[in-house]
Amino acid sequence: MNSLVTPWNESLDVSVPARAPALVETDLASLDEHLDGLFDGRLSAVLIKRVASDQDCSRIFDNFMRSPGLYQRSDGVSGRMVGTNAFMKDTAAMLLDYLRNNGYAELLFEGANNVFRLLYDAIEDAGHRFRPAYINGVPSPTHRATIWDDSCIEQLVLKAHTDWPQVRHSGREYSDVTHPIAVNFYPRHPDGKASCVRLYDLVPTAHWLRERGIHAGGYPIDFAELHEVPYLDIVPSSGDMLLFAAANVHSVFQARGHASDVRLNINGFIGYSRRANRVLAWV
Ligand SMILES: O=C(O)CCC(=O)C(=O)O
Repeated sequence: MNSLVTPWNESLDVSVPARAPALVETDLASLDEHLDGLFDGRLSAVLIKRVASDQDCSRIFDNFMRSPGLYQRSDGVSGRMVGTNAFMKDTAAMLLDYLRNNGYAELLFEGANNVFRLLYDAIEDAGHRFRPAYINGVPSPTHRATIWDDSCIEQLVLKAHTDWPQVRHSGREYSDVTHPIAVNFYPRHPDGKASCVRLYDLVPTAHWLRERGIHAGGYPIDFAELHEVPYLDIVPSSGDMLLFAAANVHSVFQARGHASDVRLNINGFIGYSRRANRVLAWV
């Protein structure tokens, strides 16, 4: 990666393509070798293979499908969800959403290994101090589950966006995290290359986002604007966990295949906060 990975630098020239982000593949036992690189922005993507067994994946997927907390998002980002949707919410609205939805997100792992706990154990075993961020005295939710179902052009089921404005402008404990990492666990993922996360070598500046009227949320970024930007398509399998630099623009593609091609993502964020002197987790 190159200098474009530094978020929030007003002077970045986002129109100059650079080389595409690189992917490291590993397993949970070797994750410690890559954590520092993620936290300090040298590494853009780490795919941790097989963090969950087939049996646990099926259990977690069933828990999602049968959850009394399953709902359709209605905030302009289309998806079926279980858990807290923090997008563009102030703290009061977010805590109300937490009350209504977070218990259901915690129950998704009932009867299975909780892979977020496995990740957090690995972070601590690697020598990092770690805890959930606190929001107005309340521990933050750490994950929520989504089947993205936008039906827009070119098989994009989640439009391109950057997550840094939501971190930076949150006013929350994690707002000083310079390199937010998206944690994505896929209990169900279509086989083959029908579906992928596209990670661009582009961290838009505040100025670039403001010009497009998306300075607050970083969403959505027009597909047509990204034609010349190098990217990496990442194709996880069911049971994998993907960690990637969430400030980089990214989107999700899914071919209209069979009904069985379900893509369920349980995700949240982690990142090193200098102020808290810890790795924090949040959604
Ligand atoms: O579903 C994915 O793989 C990525 C999700 C994502 O980018 C997001 O939740 O912001």
